[in-house]
Amino acid sequence: MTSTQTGAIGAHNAKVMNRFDLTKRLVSRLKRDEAVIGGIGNANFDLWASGQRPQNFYMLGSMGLTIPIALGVAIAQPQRHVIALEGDGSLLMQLGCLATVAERAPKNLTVVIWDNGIYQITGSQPTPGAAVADFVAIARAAGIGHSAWAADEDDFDRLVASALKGGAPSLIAARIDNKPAVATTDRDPVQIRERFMRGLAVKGGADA
Ligand SMILES: Cc1ncc(C[n+]2csc(CCOP(=O)(O)OP(=O)(O)O)c2C)c(N)n1
Repeated sequence: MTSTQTGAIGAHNAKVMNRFDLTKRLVSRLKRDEAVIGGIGNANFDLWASGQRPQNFYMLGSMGLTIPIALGVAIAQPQRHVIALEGDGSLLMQLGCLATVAERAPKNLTVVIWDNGIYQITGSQPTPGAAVADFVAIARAAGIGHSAWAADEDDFDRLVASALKGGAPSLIAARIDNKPAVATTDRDPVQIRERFMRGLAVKGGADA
């Protein structure tokens, strides 16, 4: 039985997992040129390290814009599934986007929240949500009904498989450890943008 069915898994009893391991698990399930937007810092570093697909977009610099960007892509390309990978600290900076996702209700959008309770990339300061906020409860209250904590790795796999079927926007929250990302994305915004546009077939030419 999955956490979605039981509703018993919360931030307090979900297993603490590893972001790179879960990122690889998620990417290995992508077979249909799904777009993946990696949040500032560690989320996109581990996405980069999991294989540089042209359908990946690596967010540099701005906290909180991963989900809004993914929402825009999902609305623009409704035939393509879009996945946002966002850190808890960045989500806290832009919580309102959850209500926008719920209101627009794209059938092809999956949001993954990496909850380590810290702003890891800037020195591991605790986030204000570290002790008290439950991002799944927040997402549900914002109107994203298909929101769940991943109890463990197997549950994460099941939740991803279910989310990729589409039909409604969904959110998966995962508690993660404080291990640093395993690589660093090449910091070349123009190349990142150009390659992503080609990956989404909105711009012709060879891969940058
Ligand atoms: C508006 C804004 N404020 C602060 C920063 C500095 N900053 C960059 S990443 C980051 C922490 C991101 O935390 P989270 O999204 O939880 O990811 P983690 O570092 O834990 O992987 C901060 C504070 C920024 N880039 N933009």
